[in-house]
Amino acid sequence: MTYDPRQRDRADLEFGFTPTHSAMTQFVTPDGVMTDAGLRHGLDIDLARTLYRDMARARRVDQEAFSLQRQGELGLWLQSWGQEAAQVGSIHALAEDDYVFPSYREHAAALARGIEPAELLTQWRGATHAGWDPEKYKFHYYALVLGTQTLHATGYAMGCRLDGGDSVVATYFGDGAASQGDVSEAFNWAAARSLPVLFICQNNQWAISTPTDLQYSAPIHQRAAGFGLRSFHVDGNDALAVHEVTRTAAELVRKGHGPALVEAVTFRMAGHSTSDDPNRYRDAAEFDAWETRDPLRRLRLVLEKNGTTAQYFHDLDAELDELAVEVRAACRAITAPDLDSVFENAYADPHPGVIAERASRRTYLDAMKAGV
Ligand SMILES: Cc1ncc(C[n+]2csc(CCOP(=O)(O)OP(=O)(O)O)c2C)c(N)n1
Repeated sequence: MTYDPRQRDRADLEFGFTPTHSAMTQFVTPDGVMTDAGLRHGLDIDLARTLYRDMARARRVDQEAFSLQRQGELGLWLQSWGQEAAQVGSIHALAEDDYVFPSYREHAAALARGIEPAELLTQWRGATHAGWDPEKYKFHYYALVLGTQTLHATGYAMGCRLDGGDSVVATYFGDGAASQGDVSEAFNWAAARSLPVLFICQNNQWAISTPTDLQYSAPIHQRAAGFGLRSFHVDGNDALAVHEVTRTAAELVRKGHGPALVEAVTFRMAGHSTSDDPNRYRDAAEFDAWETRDPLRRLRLVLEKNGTTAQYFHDLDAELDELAVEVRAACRAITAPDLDSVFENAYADPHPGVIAERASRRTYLDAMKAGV
């Protein structure tokens, strides 16, 4: 049975409880019409173009990466198709210095932070564990163990607190990860210590083949109150609403009001990964319904109605074609690192044991070359 919040509200009223279901913020309908909330907020056309451009770039990189995997150039790829608004809208609402702990599907957020496509693809080509410098982009490595990144973010926020300043530490996770104990522990500890953590849940309806109605019986954003977190519930395919809701949540956190949770409701349009066939467990009708809520189409309609010319989209398409060529070339140019580099990043400062191991490996290789 699919979870229906209105059903729960009706039952609450019948038994004399106050309904706790909160409405989802939406600024633009799937047909590109501004809602009352959107009209009240107003349209920042420059922001809308920036968000659209970054979403379009992310979708193109995602499509190219999918093809590269099928051509044997990548070992695996997890598509972000459909989740561009939840990621681009939220990352643009953070300050550049706000440190981000992603899960593993946040390619649109990573690209919007400035990470190069080649840096993003390195891990999926199997060249290194991650291809970018987290400190440079304030964007941590991907976490493949579900939910661990929320605890890393909470610990990092404790450090930020000691250092002073007003940064926010943001962390992304999925609806499936939200069922892991780690996420509940992170909620609890962040709230207990009033830490500056912004939890961003992209509820994309599926955890591999497990649908959300088998994961929980009350929506994720409602959990927050029990832990003492403020929570926000937003249409995750509406980039403008996601941006504003995340901006408000981040401001609360930044001003010292404790952690907050944003639940962005979205959909994973592709399979879980390139090793998964979603047709084996979900209906085509569900995909079709979500396709009508596509985040790019929705924002494009708003831009078109507000003076963005056909030439703008034409130029952007040409830019994306160039990007696709660059992504393919950059991917094929990623080579495996020199094995010696494993000794470089184990400790911040030189360590006698590691120095000895490195020397021993060199001696061994030299002996092999000399045929000894
Ligand atoms: C601790 C742990 N348990 C199980 C897995 C296997 N696993 C990988 S992804 C996934 C589903 C995650 O779903 P969700 O959090 O909704 O994120 P999505 O993949 O939909 O973006 C599972 C169960 C894992 N990586 N880590």
